[in-house]
Amino acid sequence: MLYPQINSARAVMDLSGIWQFRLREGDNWQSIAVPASYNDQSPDAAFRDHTGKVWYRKRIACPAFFAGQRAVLRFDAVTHSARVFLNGKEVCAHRGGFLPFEIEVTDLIRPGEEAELLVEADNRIDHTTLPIGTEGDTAFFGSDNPGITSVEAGKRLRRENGVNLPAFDFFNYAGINRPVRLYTTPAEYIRDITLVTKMTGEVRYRVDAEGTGEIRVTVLDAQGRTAAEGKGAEGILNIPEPRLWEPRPGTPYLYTAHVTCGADEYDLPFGIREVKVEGTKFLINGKPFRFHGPCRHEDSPFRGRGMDQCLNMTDINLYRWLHANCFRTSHYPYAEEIYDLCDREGIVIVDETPAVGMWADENYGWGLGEYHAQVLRDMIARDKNHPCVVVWSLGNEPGTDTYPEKARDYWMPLYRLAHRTDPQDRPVTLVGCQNIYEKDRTIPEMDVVFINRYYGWYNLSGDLETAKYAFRMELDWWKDKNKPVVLSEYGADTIAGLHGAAAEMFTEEFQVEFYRAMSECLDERDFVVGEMPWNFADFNTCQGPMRPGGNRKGLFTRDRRPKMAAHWFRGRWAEMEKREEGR
Ligand code: BDP
Repeated sequence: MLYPQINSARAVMDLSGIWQFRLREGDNWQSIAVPASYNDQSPDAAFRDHTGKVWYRKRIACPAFFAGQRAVLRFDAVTHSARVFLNGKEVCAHRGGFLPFEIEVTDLIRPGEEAELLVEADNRIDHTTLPIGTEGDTAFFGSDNPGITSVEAGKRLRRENGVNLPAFDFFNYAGINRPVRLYTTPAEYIRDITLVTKMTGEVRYRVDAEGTGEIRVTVLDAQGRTAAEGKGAEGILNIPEPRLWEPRPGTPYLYTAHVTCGADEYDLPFGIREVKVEGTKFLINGKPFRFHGPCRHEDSPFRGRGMDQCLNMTDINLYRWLHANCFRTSHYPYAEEIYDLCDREGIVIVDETPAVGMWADENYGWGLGEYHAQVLRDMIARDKNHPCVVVWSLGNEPGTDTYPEKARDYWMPLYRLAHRTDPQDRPVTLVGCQNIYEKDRTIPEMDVVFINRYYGWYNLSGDLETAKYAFRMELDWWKDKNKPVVLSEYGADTIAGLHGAAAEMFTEEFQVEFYRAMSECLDERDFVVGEMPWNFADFNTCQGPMRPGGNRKGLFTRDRRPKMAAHWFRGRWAEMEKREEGR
């Protein structure tokens, strides 16, 4: 799906701003900012804890000079599901809170007229949604002791009251989290563009268009000079002496595919690069690539998970400051804007579906497979052309060891689907949690092994010497699998400003010592091709006895001030960057 673009053939009206909102049917309408999560916009706990539907409305108008154009209403993300009404009539519905959807409204809002736009959003999560909810049972980091009559009765009461808790460790921020836009195209228009590049400069393209207009593709270099030209819906172009997109600062060279079809046009920036796994190596443009950068969350004060370009830019500049070269979109596809920034900045992305909270029971997968496949296809359709995306992640930390065969039967069809669907056929992974790895039949099947490990924190807590011994033992087991391995999460909750000369859990000194200890184990092994600390910044979670004001594993505080560990990684990764430049 193409991102809305203003050019000589297309207009975009951004519908961001103050909308009318209500939490419950019958309540008075009140003001709310869009895009942003609604949860933190009011001091009323009812906003924070709300479960179920909410309503947004706005009067919109289609300018008279849009006459003759095709008009489309696009929602970049409404969390977790939405129904959209125009002048009281339902015009579309969408399931899933992290991917865009759109509806053509040419015949629904006439140019020169106003219309009332109403959006019903629902934040409920359960066994039929991605991410997963616990249906009122214990939250991810809850501490309810099972089997106590009174506690079980309390949980039952909570379920009856519709309390809806996440089976994952981030706040269930909801509402219209990303921009809403009304955009136009000519009546005959470009629906989609697909590009596959080779290091030789070969660019295979496919243009999906509505209408009979002639399709032309012109590739422009970064200076705007024509580098190659083609005609027709499909073709192969050759760029002489191509400049490659490299995942390093200053070198992510971008070309633009200028596509025209009749009166329509679209400019798609792209990079020439190849991604491949060979033995224990992860190769970008034939050169070994080592992932180093913290995982993120879309999370900030006030906005919750609301899209914020200033925050995106600040974070990307902090990645540069850290000499980091990657992140994983833990644990859902992010807003499209950050992928554009990463294309431009040469930061690579591991793009993840919202499949998080999928623990194992005898009904493994709870019939989610088909919906999960749809989400995976939609994520790939949205992000397939970004050079920054180098791995697809099918999900995060599912149970894979208690019912190993059931887990494998659930995940392997998705693994194959990702390969089949992606025109660039990038490597695929599933991020594994700390488990009985010898029993796991799924994670070792992935193209790159991504493992989250908390030796020294949740396991062998505080005892870093023993943690190193245990981690080394596990790493030696992975060595025999002959695959590249990435430590995709590891970290220690750290209260900024808490210190102790003898490093102790929760102090800034401990966080540094923890990372130093784990790095020792990683540096000894060349099949380890990445380290992705958990997390870039402190972030909000559901309330719980282990979450003082949220998850504190950030290298930065929630307002992006560095802890000691951020400075430590900055030094370590600057050295790595230098070594890579020398190669
Ligand atoms: C892992 C999860 C991540 C959590 C993290 C933690 O993948 O979402 O936030 O642990 O406990 O299990 O901090």
